[in-house]
Parts: sequence; C-alpha cells; structure tokens
Amino acid sequence: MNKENKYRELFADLPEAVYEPLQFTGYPEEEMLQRARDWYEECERRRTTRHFSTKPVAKELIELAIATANTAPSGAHLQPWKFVAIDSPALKQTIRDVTEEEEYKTYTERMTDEWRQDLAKLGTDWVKTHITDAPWVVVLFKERYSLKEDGKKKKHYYVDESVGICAGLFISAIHHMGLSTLTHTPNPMGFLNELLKRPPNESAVLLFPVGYPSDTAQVPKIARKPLEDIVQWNDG
Ligand code: IYR
Repeated sequence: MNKENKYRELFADLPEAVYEPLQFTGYPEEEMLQRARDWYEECERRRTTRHFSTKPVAKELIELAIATANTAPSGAHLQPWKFVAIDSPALKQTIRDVTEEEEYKTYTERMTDEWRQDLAKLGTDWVKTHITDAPWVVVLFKERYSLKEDGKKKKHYYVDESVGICAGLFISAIHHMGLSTLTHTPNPMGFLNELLKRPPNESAVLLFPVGYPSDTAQVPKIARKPLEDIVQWNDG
C-alpha cells in the first residue's frame, strides 16, 4: 500500500477537519521592527519580585490574564490546563502555612548542596509572605488525562509543553497589565488537590501570587544571558 492510501485508510471514518479563513493582522515592515523592539523591551523590563503590596486587584484583571493564557497552543488542542484563582485570605493563609512547612523541609533536607549553591544568589527561602500579601494566588494545574463519559481515561498530549506555554502567556499578560507575579513551585504540591477540591487527573504545576509590587520591592541583581550564548544560527 502506498503512503497516501495508508494515511487515507486510517483517517477514513474520522470526522473531517473544518477550516475557516485566518484572521491575520499584518503590519508595514518599519512598524514590525518597532513593535518587535517595543515588545522585547517590555518583556526585558519584567522582573520577578517576592515583595508584594496588599493593595486589592480587580477580579476582571485576573480573568483577563487567564483568558490570555487560555489562548496558548496545546497538543491536539485539548487545552490540558485548569486555573484556580484565590482571593480568600483564609485559604491563602492555609496554603502559606502548608507551603512553609514543606518548603522548610525542602530547603533544609531535600535540596542538594549544589541546588542550595545555585539558589543562594536569588535569596529565596522557605518563608512565603507573598502568598498572603498578594491579593490573588492563582494555581495552575495540568490535566495529565481527562475522563471520558464511560469513565475511561482519555490521553492528553504534550501536556508539559502546552502548560509551559500557557504559563508563559499568563506571566506576560500580568506584566503587560502592570501587575507582578512570581512563579512559585511548592514542593510537594499534592496537598493543593485536596485543599482546592481538584480531581486526581489534575496536578498543580505552578502557584502564582499576583498583585502590585510593594513600594519597597527588591529584586536580585542578576543579568540575563546575552543572545550569543543562547542562539545558534544555522550550523554554527
Ligand atoms: N520550590 C522552592 C525552591 C526554589 C527552587 C528553584 I529551582 C527556584 O528557582 C526558586 C525556589 C521555592 O519555591 O522556594
């Protein structure tokens, strides 16, 4: 059987893809360069701070950041992510209490010496004031699989890649609207399923405190790698 026939046979009984015209906004070339520079500079200004103000943030802004994240491409367009947005002070406090207990163990028992050395320049520690200071805590879950109507597991594809892109868009959206967030990875995160009543096909990936930076917010004095260290053009 030739290649084309084999492909046709396998897809024969499946519903055909439905296409529609692409709505694409193009720009004149000079404008493209300006837009590219402006966007790069905006992203370059983004920093991760652990110091948040308690000033409230409207729910609509969080909703828009999640809507932006939800535009991420994903394996087979299955969008294997769920967001839990929390502004309840009691719930934030519980998350902070459990997180700090676990993080203390991580920093003092689970981390290797090399890991501690790598982290030292960032000055992170097990105290997570940002979880209670920031008005919102958004938890991103990945759906490793979903459950079909017959109760069987439905596989999801490229889950880590899809959720990683989704997280990147969320962070960019938060920065673009003039807020700040921090990619926090409590370890272990299993407790969040029970606390937030999420089903077993989901696992927490990242916890994002979201808010305004505090007036005295600081960031580690670190630089990003120059482009020549991270890119190769053609075969070098
Ligand atoms: N999960 C811990 C530790 C931590 C690990 C890495 I790698 C970081 O870049 C920063 C922190 C925490 O969130 O503090």
